[in-house]
Amino acid sequence: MIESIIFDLDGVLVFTDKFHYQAWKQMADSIGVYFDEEINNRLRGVSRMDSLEIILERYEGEPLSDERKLELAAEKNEIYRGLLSTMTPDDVSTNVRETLKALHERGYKLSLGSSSKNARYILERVDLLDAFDAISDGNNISRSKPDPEVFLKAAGFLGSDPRYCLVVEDAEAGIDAAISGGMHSAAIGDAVNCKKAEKELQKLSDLLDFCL
Ligand code: B16
Ligand code: MG
Repeated sequence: MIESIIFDLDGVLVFTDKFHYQAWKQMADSIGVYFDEEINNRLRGVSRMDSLEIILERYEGEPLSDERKLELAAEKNEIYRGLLSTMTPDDVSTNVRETLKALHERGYKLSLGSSSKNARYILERVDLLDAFDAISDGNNISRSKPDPEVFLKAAGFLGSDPRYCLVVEDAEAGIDAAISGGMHSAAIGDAVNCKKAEKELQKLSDLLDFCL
């Protein structure tokens, strides 16, 4: 039985990888570290500071202090926020918008479960804030996926037992998080390849075939 559905944001409801890429690339260039789309793919679902550490694996300069790392992450975020400010409701597909509406009408409680600290801002830009009963994001967690904290918080906000929650994710780390949190899981996009989720979705509206 499923009573609540928890959605990852980036890669499930909206696609901001290109903005993450452009912003990290600009930051990486500023300190002369190599960065490409393949490295960017490893950042999916990973927190901002953990993403920076992955990028710095290629860094060969003088060791960076924690303070400097925070500064670099802040610079990236400023560039990223500038790019996010160009988003509009047209950046959400009709398939996504109508699926969320239909699930609500069927009586499911819906929450966001995103690692991003910019999640609310993104939802505001694309006019999806009202689609959710709760929002669990990078601001209310101290451990990032594959730790289940973000999803367990979402379940808590909704008042649901994790056993009755379904997580929809595009990242393997997110599917691992759902499983270790004792939740059901559905993979979409890249996460389909890891073959760990109970359900695989070609498009979000495939949820409507089993969330009746
Ligand atoms: P921010 P999700 C994740 O969002 C992104 O996939 C990941 O690339 C990003 O580093 C992370 O949010 C943190 O984002 O810098 O905005 O706090 O997929 O969990 O919705
Ligand atoms: Mg994601």
